[in-house]
Amino acid sequence: MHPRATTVVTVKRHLMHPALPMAKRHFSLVTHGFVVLGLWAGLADAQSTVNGQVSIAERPGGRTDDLANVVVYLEPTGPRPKPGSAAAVVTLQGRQFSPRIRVVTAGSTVAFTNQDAFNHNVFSKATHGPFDTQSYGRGKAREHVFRAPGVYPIYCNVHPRMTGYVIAVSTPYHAQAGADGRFTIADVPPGSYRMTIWHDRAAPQSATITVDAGGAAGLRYQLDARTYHFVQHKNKFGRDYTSGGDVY
Ligand SMILES: [Cu+2]
Repeated sequence: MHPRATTVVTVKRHLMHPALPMAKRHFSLVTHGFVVLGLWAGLADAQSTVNGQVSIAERPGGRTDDLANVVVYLEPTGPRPKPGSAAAVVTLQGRQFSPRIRVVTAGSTVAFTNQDAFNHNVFSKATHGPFDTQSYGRGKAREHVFRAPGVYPIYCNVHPRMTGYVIAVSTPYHAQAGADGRFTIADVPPGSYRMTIWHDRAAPQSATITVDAGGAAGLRYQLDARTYHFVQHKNKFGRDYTSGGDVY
């Protein structure tokens, strides 16, 4: 597993204080060195929105085209609300999981729907909750309940290049980034949180943040993928995939 890097970020209490006049708010943000994205939208929306942007350090010449794989979640450092479970869908199409990364609350059910004209399988060897749907055909779906929080790498035993992740978190405050790395978590009550930033090619980062009634805006994080190397996973029997007639 990846080691965790820990930093502490305190969001200034008056960062977006609603009592300050508009010009003063802007001045305050600038003086604290935050590049605030979506500032005015944030002011117009709910008071407790947490937003920011994640980037990834790559090896020289490398470029980042998978920022949408970033998952951000906030765990209260105090009493935790019990997050509700939900139903989510991951489509198997074009020999890919779509979306490739899916964050859900622990206890949620994910339906894996096969939209290809041939069989797929979904399995995970995650120690906190391994599962195997067996093979199933076009138009069919298989459901799995992700009870334990954690990261579940998911694969298909037919197609070695199919890789994805379900991330089950024990908090309702989570988001996936857009293609530009920006993320927004809405309706976060004021308080102290441990924030985790996850991506499949980098070690996760954690930071402690304080969210006040005005939310927290313009948070910036950089993950490091410079030491990442692709490793082909094994099939569900723990062996190398055989060609088996599959054509890519
Ligand atoms: Cu498959």
